[in-house]
Formats: sequence, structure tokens, C-alpha cells
Amino acid sequence: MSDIKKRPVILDCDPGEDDAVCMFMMLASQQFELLGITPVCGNKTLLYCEKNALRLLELTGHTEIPVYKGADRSMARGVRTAGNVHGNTGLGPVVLPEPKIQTQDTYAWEFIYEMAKKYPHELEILAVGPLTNLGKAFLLFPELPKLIKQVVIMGGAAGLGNWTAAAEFNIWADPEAAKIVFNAKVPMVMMALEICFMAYVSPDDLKAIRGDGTGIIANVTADLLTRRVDFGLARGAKGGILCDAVAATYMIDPSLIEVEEVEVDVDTQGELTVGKTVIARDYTELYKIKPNTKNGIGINREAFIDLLIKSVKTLDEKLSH
Ligand SMILES: [Ca+2]
Repeated sequence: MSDIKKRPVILDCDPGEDDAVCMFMMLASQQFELLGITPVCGNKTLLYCEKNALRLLELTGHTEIPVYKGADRSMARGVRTAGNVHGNTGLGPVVLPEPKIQTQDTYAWEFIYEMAKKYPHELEILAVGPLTNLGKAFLLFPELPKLIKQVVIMGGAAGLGNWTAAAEFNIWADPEAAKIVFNAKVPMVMMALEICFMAYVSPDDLKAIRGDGTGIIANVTADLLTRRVDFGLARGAKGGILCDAVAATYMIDPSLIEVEEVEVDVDTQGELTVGKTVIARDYTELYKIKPNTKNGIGINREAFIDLLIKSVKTLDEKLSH
């Protein structure tokens, strides 16, 4: 494996319970060189998201991966967070010690640009929070989009939103940034709400993730997911969703996810629809669409769960050595 060139990637996130699982999956995969993590204000304020990123790197023994200073508010709408959806700290019931490692002095958007110049046409960005850091990067460095291989996001919805009636949280939290990113002519891949609902975790999956209960990462992952599974079941679903892990799955093994080519733009003006990802398919009659995004429309759920379990086991095996 060592002589195979690794894929340079930056993880942009707002940890966040499902961000944590996404991070675990990326850290476990041997395919990537994780160049850095760029937290952003989202599920919680930046301070919490930043600390959680540092905590999760310490937990997994990956303190060599640098964390950069991200945006502490949206581009035009102040500080927007998900309140207590992810618990008081952002990691639900999981309590981790204060981090010893620290955030770098460099800003996220500068780091992204530097890495794009260092790895032109190779750098991939996995963005699973509001798109503020990327939006700023694209605004400040107009030549940046053409240097990036792809941006894979969790965000948006073809149909109903989960934060407002029309909008999914990540896009609602910074619609102006999302609009910049979708219009930047960079290859986009979107894992929206619909595919996240397909990729639910059942109570049996949760047991399998925890395994024999001796793995640190296995236990943390199961603890992060328990409330979500209970919440889903109480609402009549078959389990809980962990959105950001779906985007990590696309990065690791895109064959598990079916995509369609669509044109996506973001509404920043609507009275009721600010933050809605407006998706045009080929049956739009008024004009020929110009596809700018691959949108996930189907997932091999069993293989997704297997990949999740394998990732958790890999991290625990590394920790036990
Ligand atoms: Ca997230």
C-alpha cells in the first residue's frame, strides 16, 4: 500500500456527531493523505467545533493532522448554529477531555488555497458543514476552483428541508457561501437529505458497531449514534441517520452510491425558501440543463454499514498497537 500514491484531501466540518463518524471513516481509510481539518461554525459555534476536531484527533491518535482556523460566522447572516441538536458540546453524550493540541494560526481558506497550489487538479475537499470556509476561499482566490479535483459535500435536499420547510441545515446556515460554491464550476458531488435517509442505522447495526464493547472508537461511535437511532425509531423510521458518514462513503467507495447528473443552484432571496438547493433534472422543459453536480440517489446500505464497522475496527486495532 505504501507505494500507492495517496489522494490529498481536506476535511471541512463542524463536529458534530455525524462529523465525528465521518472523520473516523476518513482516518481509517488507507487511500487518503488527510492534509488538514478546517472546522467551521455550524452545528455549534466555531469554538466548540474546533475543540471537537482537536479532541477527535487526540482520541484516534492522529495528532499529526493539523487543524486550521475556520469561519466563526456565515458570510452574510451572522452566527447560525443548530442549537442543541448535537447536545451541549456537539458530541451528544460523548465527553472527551480538553484537547492538548492546538489550532494552527493559518486561516482555513488560505490553507485550502496553498494545498490546491501544492496539489493542482488532485486536491479533493470533503465538506460536511456549512460551506463558509470554501465560499471565502473561492471568493478570495478566483483561480482556486480550477485547481480542485472535486468537492464532495453533505448538504441540501431535492425535496423537503430538515431545518426550515425548504432548506437543509448546512445550506441554510450559509446560503451565500453555498451559492458561491455551486456556481464556482468545480466538480461537485452532493449527498443530500434524501440519500441520508436511505442510509439509516438500525438497532441491530448499532449492536454490530459496538461489537464486544472493548473498542474505544467502537464505543464512542455507538454512543454518538444511540440517540439518533432512538429518535428515528420514535418517529416510525427504521433507524437513525448519520448524514456526513454518507459523504465519507462516497469518497472511500463511490461504487456504493448511485448518482445522477443535475444542475444545482441555491436560493438566497426567497421569502420561504432561503437556503433551498434548487435541483434541475433533464426533464426541465424551459431550458437545457447544464449539469454541475452529481447528486446521490441510491446507496448500498448494507455495504455502507459494513464499511462503517470496518472503519471503526481499523481505528481500534491501530489504537491497541
Ligand atoms: Ca456536519
